[in-house]
Amino acid sequence: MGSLSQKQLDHFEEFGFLVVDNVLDPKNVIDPVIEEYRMVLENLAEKLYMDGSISSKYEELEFGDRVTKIYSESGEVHNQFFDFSLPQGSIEPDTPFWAGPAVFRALTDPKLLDVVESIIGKEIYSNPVQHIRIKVPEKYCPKDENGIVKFGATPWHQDNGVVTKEADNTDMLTVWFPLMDSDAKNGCLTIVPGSHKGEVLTHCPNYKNRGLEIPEHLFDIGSSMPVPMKKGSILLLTKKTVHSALPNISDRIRWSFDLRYNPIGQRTGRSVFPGFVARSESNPESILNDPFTWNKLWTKARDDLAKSEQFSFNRWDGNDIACA
Ligand SMILES: O=C(O)CCC(=O)C(=O)O
Ligand SMILES: [Fe+2]
Repeated sequence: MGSLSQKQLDHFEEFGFLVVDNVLDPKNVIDPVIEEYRMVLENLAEKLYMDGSISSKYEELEFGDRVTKIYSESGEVHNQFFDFSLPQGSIEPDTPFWAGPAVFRALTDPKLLDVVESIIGKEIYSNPVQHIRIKVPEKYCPKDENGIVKFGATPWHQDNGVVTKEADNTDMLTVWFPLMDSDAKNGCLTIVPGSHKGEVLTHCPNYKNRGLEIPEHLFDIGSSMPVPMKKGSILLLTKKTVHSALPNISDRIRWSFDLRYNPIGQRTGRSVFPGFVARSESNPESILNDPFTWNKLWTKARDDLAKSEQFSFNRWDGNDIACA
C-alpha cells in the first residue's frame, strides 16, 4: 500500500524531491548490506594483495578506512567490484559486479516499495539504472590524469539525461539513500527545487573534464540546496529534477545506493541491462523474490555483453552550442 501522505505527495509534485525519514531499518536492512560488502572488500583486498597492488590487506581496519586505504595505495577506485550494475562499455567475461542477497533485500524492501507505490502505482518494475557509490575522502582519493578526483563529486544532471531517449515517456522515479548519515561535508546530494517542471536540459559529455554535466547557465544554480540525510532515510527525485553531489571533504567515506523504479511495461532506458518485477497486484506470480535469480540475470547480461557489440547509453553531443 502507498505510504506517503497527501502533504508529502504535494511536496514532491511541487518541488521535484522529497526526503522520507525512517524508511529503511538501519539494523535489519542497511547493516546487513554493510556486512555483505565487508566480504566483498575482503575478496578485493585478497586479489589486490596477490597481484602486488597493495602491501597489506588491512584486515584490522573497519570498512570505510579499509576501502580508503586500499583505493589510495593501489591508486585506483575499484567501485565496479561493489556495484550492482555493469559499466557502460568494455564489458569482459570477468568484469566484476556485486548483486548479493542483502542488496536485493534493500531493493525490494516492503517499506521502500510502499513509498514507491505512492508515486508510480501498484505495478512496480525495478529499473536496472542503479548504483552503489563509494566516495572515499578526496584528500586520499586517487586522481585522474587531469588531477581530478576519481569518482568524486557528481556533476549537475537530470537522471533523464543518463538514459536513452526510449525512456523519455517512462515514469522513472529515483530513490537515493546513504548507508550512513550524509551531509554537506561528506558529499550529500544537492538539488534544484522546482527544476523538474522544465524540459530535459542539454547535457555535455565530459564537460570541464568532470563527466556528463548540464552547463550552469541552463538552470538556476543559485536556488540549489544540499539535502543532508540520516541513515534509514530515502530521497525521492523525479527524472527531471536537476541534482549533483558535493565533494567528500570529510575524513570518512560517504556511500550510497541510487535506485530507479518505473511502472511495469515502460522502457527502462538501458534495455540491455536486466530489471525485474518488484511488486505486482495484477500478476503476483511475476514478482521476483529470489536474490540468486537476480544475480543470474546480471551474470547472463555480463556474459552476453562481453561477447557482443559495444553499446552506448549516451544521447548527447559535446559539440552542442550549449556546451561551448
Ligand atoms: O550519489 C551520487 O553521487 C549521485 C547520485 C545520483 O545522481 C542519483 O542518485 O541519481
Ligand atoms: Fe542522478
